[in-house]
Amino acid sequence: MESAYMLVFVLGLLGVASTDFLINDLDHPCVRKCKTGQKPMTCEYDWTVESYLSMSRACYQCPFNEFDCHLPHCIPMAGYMRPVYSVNRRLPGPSIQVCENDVIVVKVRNRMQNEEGEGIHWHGLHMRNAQHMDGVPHITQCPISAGHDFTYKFEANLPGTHWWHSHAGNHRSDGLFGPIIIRQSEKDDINSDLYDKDDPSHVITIIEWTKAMSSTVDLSLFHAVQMSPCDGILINGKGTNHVVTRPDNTSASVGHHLMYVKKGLRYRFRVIGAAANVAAFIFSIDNHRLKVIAMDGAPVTPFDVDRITVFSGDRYDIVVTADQRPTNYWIRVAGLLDCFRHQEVGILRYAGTPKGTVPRADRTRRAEGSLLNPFDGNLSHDATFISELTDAEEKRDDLSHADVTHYLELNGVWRNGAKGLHHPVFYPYERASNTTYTDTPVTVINNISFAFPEVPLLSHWQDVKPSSWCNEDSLRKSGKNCMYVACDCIHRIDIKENQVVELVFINILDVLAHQMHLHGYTTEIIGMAKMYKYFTIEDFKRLDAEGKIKRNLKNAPRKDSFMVPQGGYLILRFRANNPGWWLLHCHVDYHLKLGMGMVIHVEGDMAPPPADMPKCTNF
Ligand SMILES: *[C@@H]1O[C@H](CO)[C@@H](O)[C@H](O)[C@H]1NC(C)=O
Ligand SMILES: *[C@@H]1O[C@H](CO)[C@@H](O)[C@H](O)[C@H]1NC(C)=O
Ligand SMILES: *[C@@H]1O[C@H](CO)[C@@H](O)[C@H](O)[C@H]1NC(C)=O
Ligand SMILES: *[C@@H]1O[C@H](CO)[C@@H](O)[C@H](O)[C@H]1NC(C)=O
Ligand SMILES: [Cu+2]
Repeated sequence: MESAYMLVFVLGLLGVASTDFLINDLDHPCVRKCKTGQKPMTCEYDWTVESYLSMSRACYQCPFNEFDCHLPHCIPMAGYMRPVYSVNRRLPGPSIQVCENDVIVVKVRNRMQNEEGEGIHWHGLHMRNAQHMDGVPHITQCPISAGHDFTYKFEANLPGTHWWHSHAGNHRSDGLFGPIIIRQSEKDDINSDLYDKDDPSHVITIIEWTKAMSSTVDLSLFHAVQMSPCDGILINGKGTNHVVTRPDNTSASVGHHLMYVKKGLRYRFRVIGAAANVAAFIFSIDNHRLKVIAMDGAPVTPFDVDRITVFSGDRYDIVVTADQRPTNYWIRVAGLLDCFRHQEVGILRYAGTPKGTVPRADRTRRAEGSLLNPFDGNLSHDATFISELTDAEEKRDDLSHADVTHYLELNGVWRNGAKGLHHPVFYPYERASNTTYTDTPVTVINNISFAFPEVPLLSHWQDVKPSSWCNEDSLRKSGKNCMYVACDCIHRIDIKENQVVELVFINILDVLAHQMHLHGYTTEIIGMAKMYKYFTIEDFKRLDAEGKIKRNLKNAPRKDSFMVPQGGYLILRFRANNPGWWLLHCHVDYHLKLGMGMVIHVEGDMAPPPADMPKCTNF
C-alpha cells in the first residue's frame, strides 16, 4: 500500500472505536466545558509504557506524505529514527484534560523491553492526602517493575496547566511526558474575562531532541566527552530541522506544528516546558504580544510581554489576541544553553489562510522585544524576573514571618569517587582533566550529592540504615568534610507541620543553570537576583543582615519550578501544610542523576497506601 489512507478508511468502515485507535485524546469524555456545580467525573486512562522507535513502520511515507506522520503509532519526532520511551506509542504522550474536582485514574502498564522500572509523576499537583501517588521511585513508591501494572488515582483539585512525566531514570528525556490540564468554570477562573477561547488543542509542549538516547548522551558526558546534547527542538513532538533524503534524492522534513485561530478572538494558550537537560527556550509569536495570566497553574495579574523563557517544568498560560491581518505567523521557539544553535518554528494560522502556505518572515531570525524570565538574569534589556509578577488571588495565608530558613547552595564540585565519575586511582580529576577528556563536576546541594534510598521513604523510611541519612548538621557532627571527600547520602531536612518555611537557593557559580522543582507544594517566590559573581551563602547572609536583600511579602507570585539565577539567589516561602516525603531537585535530568536533589520531610499524618502498591523485589 502506497500510503495508509486506506487503512484508516477501512477502520472507519469497521467502526473500530477501541482506545487502541483513539487517535485524538480530545475525544475523551472528560474533555468538556467546565461548569459550576456540575457533577465531577471519573476520568480513566489506559497507558502502556514501552520502549519504542521514532519513524517506525507505522509512519509509512512520513515525512514525504505529511498525512502519514499523523497515523496511529507514528512518532515522527524530527524524521529521525531512534529509540524512544513512550506511552501508547505517542510523543508527547496522552493529554489529560479534565475539570476541577474530577478524579483522574491512570492504569500504567509497564511493558519496557529491558526490564526498567517505572514511576509517573504528576508535576504541579500536590498529592494532598494521596502522597503515595506522587510517582517518584524510591521516595514515594517502589518502581512499577516491567511486566506489572499500577493504577494511579487522585483528585484534580488544583486547576491550571500541569504535566505528567516519568520520574524513573532518563525516561522523561526520551519521551515519557505529556500535559495535564485542569479547567475551571468561567465563574471560578479569576482571569476568564481575559479570553474567549480555551481550546483543548491549544496546548504546546517544548522539548529538545538528540540523535542518541538520553542515557547514551549522559554516559558520554559522565565518562568522556559529551555527545551532542541538543540536535533540535520539538514543538508538540514535531521538529522540522532534519532533512530526510530517499535513495532517489528526493528530500523532505516533518511539517510544522499548526495552531488555528480566528481573527477577532482572544485565545488562551498553555505552554509547557519539558526540556530534558541543560536547555531552555524563548517562546514568542511573530506580530503578537503574550499576556501572561498564570504560571505553573497559579493565576497572576495579567502581564504583557513579547517573549518568555521557558525552562524545564515551567508552565505559562498566555492570552493571544488574534488581531492581525489573517495569514500565517511563526511561533518561534529559540533554543538557549545547550540548544543555543537551534530555533524551531510552528505556525499560527488564521482562518481563511490557504493550506500548505507558510509565513513570509525569515524563519531563522530570532525574536526581539521584552522578555520574561531571562536565563542570564540580565535585566538591562527590557527583561523581567518572574518574581516581579503579582499573584492574582486574594492572599490566602500570611507568610510574612518564616519559622525556619534553610540555605541551599547549588554547586558543581570535583570529588574523586563521587557518582563514579572519576575513579580516585585510575583516572582522578587531577590526571584526567587536562587530557582530551574534559571533566564533569558532581552537582551538589550544600556539598552533598543525593543518593536515592533502596526503599521508598514514604512507606519504609524506618528501614533505612541510620548512617545513610545526612544533612549539614549531621555531617558537621560526624566531622566528615565534604570539601574533600564525596558526601553521597540521603540528604533530608525535617519540617514541622504548618511551619512557614523559607528556602534560600544560592547558585554559587555564574556558569551553571539550575531549574529547581519542589514536589507537594506551590510556593511563593519572594525574591531573586543575579549578583554577577561567585556568590556564597555567607555573601547572602551578610547582605541580608545589612538589609540589602529585598523580600516581596505582598502578593508574591507562586510557582513550583524555578530558575535560580546563575551567580545569584532565589527565595521561596511556603506553609508546610502538606505532610509527606517530597523530593526537591534540579529538573535538569542529569543534574539530578549526579546528585542535585534532597528530600523535604514534612511531618504529619500521611494517607494510607493503596492495597496494590508496587513492592520492591528485595523485601
Ligand atoms: C543522488 O545524489 C548523489 C550525490 O549528489 C549522486 O551521486 C547520485 O547519483 C544521485 N542519485 C540519483 C538516483 O539521482
Ligand atoms: C546585559 O545586557 C546588556 C544589553 O545586551 C549588555 O550591554 C550588558 O553587558 C549585559 N550585562 C552583563 C553583566 O552581562
Ligand atoms: C596533566 O596533569 C599532570 C598531573 O598534574 C601533569 O603531570 C601533566 O604535565 C599535565 N599535562 C598537560 C598536558 O598539561
Ligand atoms: C562546600 O565546599 C566548598 C569548598 O569546595 C566550600 O567553600 C563551601 O563553603 C561549602 N559549602 C557549604 C554550604 O558547606
Ligand atoms: Cu541543575
